[in-house]
Amino acid sequence: MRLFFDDRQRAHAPTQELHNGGFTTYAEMPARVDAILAALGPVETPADRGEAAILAVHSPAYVTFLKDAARLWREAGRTGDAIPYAFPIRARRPLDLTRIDALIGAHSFDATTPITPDSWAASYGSAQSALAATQAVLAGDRAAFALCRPPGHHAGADYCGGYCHLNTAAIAAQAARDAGVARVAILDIDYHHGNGTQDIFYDRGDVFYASVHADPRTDYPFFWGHADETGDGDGRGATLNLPLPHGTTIDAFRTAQTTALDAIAAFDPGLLVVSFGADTWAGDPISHFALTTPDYAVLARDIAARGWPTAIVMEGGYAVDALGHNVDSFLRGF
Ligand code: SP5
Ligand code: ZN
Repeated sequence: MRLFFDDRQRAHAPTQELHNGGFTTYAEMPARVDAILAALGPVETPADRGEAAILAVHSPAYVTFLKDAARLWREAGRTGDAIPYAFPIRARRPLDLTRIDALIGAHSFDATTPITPDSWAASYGSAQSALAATQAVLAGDRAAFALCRPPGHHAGADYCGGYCHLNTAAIAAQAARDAGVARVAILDIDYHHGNGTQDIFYDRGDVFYASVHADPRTDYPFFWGHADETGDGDGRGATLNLPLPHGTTIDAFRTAQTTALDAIAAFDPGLLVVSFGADTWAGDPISHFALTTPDYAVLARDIAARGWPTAIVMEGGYAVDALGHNVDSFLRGF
């Protein structure tokens, strides 16, 4: 299987994150990449396909904001990473504000996704990796893997959050649509619900979104991922949320994934994008499921058995020492 990673993705390295009322080590750290690369071996640098596929998902104002945020933060006299603290809840009226604190609040849904001077280049590289994997699959490969980092599935069309800036799964899915694939499905098996991906495609019938994740009544991102969210307008029925409780092991997870795969089969996609997170592993420091390393091969075989051309994008997974083995187990299942 072809593996894609751009070295620019390493540079984004926030120093800390807001956690339970104080600051702690940023969980989505560059060491995650080293762990995965050590387990997988050599990877390809993706071709640079430019910004068009990013702008097919994200708003121009948001992309401009991501490029400018670190500079505006410095110009406002701050040191350290840019972190939002004021948010326009429930869609306040449009205001043409330029103050960095207003911009970053308007383009974020949480305060745990700092922006550094390297964040844009890293996110851009992550998007290029996703596009390269998609292109490999469109060209005939059965499956391809993008080592996306920063991850993507919490980022919406015009907001960041959950360690994510550009939504790599959405960019991959939209690129496949634009390449002529009539129906694209996204299977999200990160521990957390992919609120950004759901939001981007919520009212569209051409991209099916199915997610198995921790119940948002107890877990981040809280406000999305509930079972009664099933899509809207043309997208009615094209969103499927399967929340699971703390302590979930492979049997219940696999059953839920089969439910998701059956729904995707009924949708009959020409291409599948998998948002793969290894934060479902039993020892993950920020999560509460109990999958084992061999379980990932089981899940992957169930996906591969469906026969859809599959682009896999990396999402979460924060137990750095186990991360490479968990990703390797998953990819070997294909
Ligand atoms: C892509 C992805 O898995 N994003 C997860 C975002 C979860 N953010 C909220 C969890 C808060 C836990 N903070 C942990 C601090 C560790 N030092
Ligand atoms: Zn996650």
